[in-house]
Amino acid sequence: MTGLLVALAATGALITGYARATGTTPPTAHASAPWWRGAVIYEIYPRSFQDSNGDGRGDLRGIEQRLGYLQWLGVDAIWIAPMYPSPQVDFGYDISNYEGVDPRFGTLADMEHLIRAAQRHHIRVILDMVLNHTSNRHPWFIAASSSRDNPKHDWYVWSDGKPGRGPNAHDGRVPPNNWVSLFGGSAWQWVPAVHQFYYHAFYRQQPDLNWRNPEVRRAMFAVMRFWLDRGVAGFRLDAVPQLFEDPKLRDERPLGGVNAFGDPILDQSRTGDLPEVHVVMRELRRLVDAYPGDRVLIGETYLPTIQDLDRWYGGARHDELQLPMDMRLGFHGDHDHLDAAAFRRRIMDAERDLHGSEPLFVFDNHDNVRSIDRYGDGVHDPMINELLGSVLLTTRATALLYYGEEIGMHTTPPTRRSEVRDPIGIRGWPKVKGRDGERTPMQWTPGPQAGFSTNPRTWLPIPADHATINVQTERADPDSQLEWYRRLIALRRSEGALRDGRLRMLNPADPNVLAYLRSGHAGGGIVVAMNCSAVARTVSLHLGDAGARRVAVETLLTNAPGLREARSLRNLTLPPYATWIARLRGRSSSSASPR
Ligand code: TEU
Repeated sequence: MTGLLVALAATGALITGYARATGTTPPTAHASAPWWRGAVIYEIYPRSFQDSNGDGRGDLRGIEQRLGYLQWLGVDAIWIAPMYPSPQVDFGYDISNYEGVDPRFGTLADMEHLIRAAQRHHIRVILDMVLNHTSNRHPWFIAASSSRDNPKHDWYVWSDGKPGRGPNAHDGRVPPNNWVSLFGGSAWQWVPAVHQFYYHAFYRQQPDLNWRNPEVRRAMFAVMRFWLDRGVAGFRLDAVPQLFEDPKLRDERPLGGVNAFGDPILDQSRTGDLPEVHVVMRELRRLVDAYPGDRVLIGETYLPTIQDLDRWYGGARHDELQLPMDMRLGFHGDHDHLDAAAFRRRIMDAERDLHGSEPLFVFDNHDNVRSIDRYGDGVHDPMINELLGSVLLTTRATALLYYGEEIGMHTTPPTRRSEVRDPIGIRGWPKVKGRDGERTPMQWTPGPQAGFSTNPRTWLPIPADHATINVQTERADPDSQLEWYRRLIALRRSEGALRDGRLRMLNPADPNVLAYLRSGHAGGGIVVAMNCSAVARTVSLHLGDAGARRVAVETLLTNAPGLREARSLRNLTLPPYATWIARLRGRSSSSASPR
């Protein structure tokens, strides 16, 4: 009960606290709009953000020390990757107790303290919730694997397998089907004590929970209430399309070829995005909606089509997740490259095909090579990073930022197998280098350990480029990437049209320049134009109906010095990868064409 009171009080404090501090209302477009609409959510990988106790690993007190920075940057919420007790096989995504904090990161009291401190900085805290699997060291799995008669046995996904021989055979039995782990090898692991295999979509230390068992649902819902009662603003639901598996355990269809682990590529039709999962999503939505303060559900939803994504919102019913991640905009596949037409198409898919739901765009996370290294060309990287930030922060979407994205941090993968920490990199070396490269410590200063830790032995090495790419240096430079991101976020707050205005593409056939108009409810509008190519481009932007008239503009933000004084939408020359953001100042003449 006290927890709920804390949460209620906290929500109220957030609003009144803001008004007191600034003399204004909070920076939402409409008083009735939920806080997460148009918000900036910042992902923190807690091992890598800030070390407060000198053990070379980041921790919760470290995050608390950096709240001032996050407020200065303008983020509305932080999503903290798993900080629960864990054997750390998958660096926290293998949870052995959902209602605590791993001593490496701090204590439950530290977490409660962090939530309150964040509220004083007008920042909400979102936790990562791993529903698909637990650690194999979780007491539930220890009980489940001790005997078939144990009441917890059915909490996981078991099979007797089938008779057979070969490397995967145990006592003359082999796995029941061809399913493979996303992290390599068979998805089935034998347990001699019960004479059965269990299913694991990820590492064998991450047994899948059986979501067909109502006790599992009740247990996991209770865990979520535990944290909602402590005032968290919502959850990022890990690997959530994987919750259910085909009850008949039928084979998946091979698509031909093998992946980097040497496993056959399967269609994942029996282990991913099964219809049953949507029933659970609706239950979860009812659970969070019972709390005050617009608690939010974010989904880790890698899905092939926009129609698949729409189902995760509940389509026209809007009764599932408020924010399943749109991974199609930021992660094109293996060969990401800047492509105005592809961005345009994907932004418009989200505009048109989500039944009016709010898109959640993302270019970076702790599982993928950083966007600057996927889209960058090694020559114009800062400009390209600023372009990506502009797409992220000026479209009609909630934005997910990953720590370091705002300063242009690069991926620094290990160079030798002996250096690799992420088990998939050890298993898949050298084809799969693992995810260490995008998890290196946050670069705060040009000094020792980049200001991340006092300990020279940090859990992952500090990239050499911290000498120039770091918060301290960039804060002092008005032309830095950090300053660009901060100003973009500030614009989102000050310009209602950017925060929740409609979006209309301009010059939709242009293969190089991505441009759009955001128009606010109260009239007015913001034009954004980005040159997605390595050559300077000169464009005139056509406003459609309004474009028959001459329009005066005022530049708000640009990294093209020649456009700072631009006065119209005609003959704008954008240098390679440049971005230009301007406010329309109304019509100065009624007849002349903008050409
Ligand atoms: O990721 C799920 C997922 O689909 C990714 O693992 C992705 O396929 C892979 O990382 C690409 O390299 C989530 C977490 O984000 C990830 O860190 C965890 O390892 C995984 O779940 C298991 O919990």
